[in-house]
Amino acid sequence: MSNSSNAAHGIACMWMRGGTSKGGYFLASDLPSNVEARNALLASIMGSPDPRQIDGMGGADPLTSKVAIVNASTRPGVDVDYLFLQVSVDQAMVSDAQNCGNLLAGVGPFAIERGLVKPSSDTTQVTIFMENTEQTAIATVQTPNLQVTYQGDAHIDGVPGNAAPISLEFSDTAGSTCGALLPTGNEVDVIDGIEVTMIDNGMPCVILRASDMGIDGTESREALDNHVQLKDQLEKIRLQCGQLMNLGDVTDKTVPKMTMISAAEYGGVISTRTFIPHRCHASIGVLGAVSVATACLSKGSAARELANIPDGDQKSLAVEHPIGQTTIIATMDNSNVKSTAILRTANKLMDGVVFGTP
Ligand code: NQM
Repeated sequence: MSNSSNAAHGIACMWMRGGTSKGGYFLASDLPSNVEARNALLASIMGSPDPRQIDGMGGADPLTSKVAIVNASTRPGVDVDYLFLQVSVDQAMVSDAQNCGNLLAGVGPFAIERGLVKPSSDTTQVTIFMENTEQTAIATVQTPNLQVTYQGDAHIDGVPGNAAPISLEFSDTAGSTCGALLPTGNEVDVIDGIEVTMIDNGMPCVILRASDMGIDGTESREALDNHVQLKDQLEKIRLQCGQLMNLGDVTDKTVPKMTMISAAEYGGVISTRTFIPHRCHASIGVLGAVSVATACLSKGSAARELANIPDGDQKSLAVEHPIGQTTIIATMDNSNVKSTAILRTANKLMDGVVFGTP
């Protein structure tokens, strides 16, 4: 069947919540191999571009307008390859320029459900090559009776109730997109008179003090989304940082993320408000939190003086955000972050076919 008749008859797809995000999970073989045709199809499935995404599956929010494309891997020691695509809500743009650690949480269960990985015991490890950043993550999925379960006792802030835990481990995320953990070689640079730390430990992020941006850092997502002057100032800084972080012209890119920090209010390491990049995140991304936590550990960064760092070689780092905390476990090698892990959950919401305009 041609791609266009495929689309007319529906494309096999699973809709899942992955961590605190939501999106469509596809096998690569079910989508057009031509990138332009694939992106056009995915945009139409989401209902983009349209601020309400009324004619598609997207939830009118960048956090619910996401796609995971998965296929069996031919790489040694790797089970599946995962490509993340951000489908812009209100622009005709589908981007592979960033990774997504939240959608990653659904990749292991999806791969097992689609038969790409055989469950091995009550828990099954899935080794995932993240194509966007060419790095590997290990997901541990609950598979009692050799079947994926989504039910369990784990809670993550930003998702009501409890679900089966999925642990995600990362070991080689430094410089994922920018080529180096600190792409400018500096722990702090000054842009438009504001001290910033540009860092990439899995997600390119610019860390700035909330107080330097004229806010106190405890504002709600909605209040910050309505703060036009703040958003203009952040965007001016972001465009300059993009060049300095080896990302080129980032006008149409979703990286770097802009994280404004302040002292933790609830016993965590630091408090954050993150623009991703033009809307404030409801919480914080997974690899975004890994990068922020890493900045907190970096002795000369803009975050260090505001951060409460626990002792020990294995540190539990709770990054506070508008609706709770995201805890990163960092394993240290002297003063460097060697590996990180995070607890997530996922849920299967729909398994069937979805329609779009080819
Ligand atoms: O940083 C949103 C999300 C993300 C990305 C964003 C993410 C990550 O919460 O790993 O998960 O920053 O655009 O899904």
